[in-house]
Amino acid sequence: MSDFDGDGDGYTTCEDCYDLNTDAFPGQTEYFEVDRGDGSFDYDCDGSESPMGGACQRWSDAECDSHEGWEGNEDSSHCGEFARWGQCAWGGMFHSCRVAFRTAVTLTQSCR
Ligand SMILES: [Ca+2]
Ligand SMILES: [Ca+2]
Repeated sequence: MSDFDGDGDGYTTCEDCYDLNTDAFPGQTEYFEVDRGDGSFDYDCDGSESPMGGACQRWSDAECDSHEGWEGNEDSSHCGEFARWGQCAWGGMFHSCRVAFRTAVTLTQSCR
C-alpha cells in the first residue's frame, strides 16, 4: 500500500496528502476555489491552508499601503467562500492594516 498512487498524480500515498485528487500534491503552485474533496484546501501538502495573495493584516504600517489583500486574518476561514479583497490601508479605529473600504470587491478566496 505504501507505493500506491490512487489518483495518478505521481505521488504515492506516503507523499501525497490527499490521494483522491490529482490537483493535490506536494509542491502544487496553483490556488483553488473549491476544497480538494475532504473539506481541506491544503493542495500543496504543507499542512496549512493559505489564501492567494495574503491578508492585509500580515503587513506592517510601513508595508501596508503597497499591498492588496484580503480582509481579516490570514487563515483558512474564507477559503472557497466570498471575502473582501482590495487595496490595504493603515489606520482606522483598530490601528491596523485593513482593506480600504472604497477599493473592496467581493471575490471567492482561493487557497492552497
Ligand atoms: Ca493527490
Ligand atoms: Ca497548503
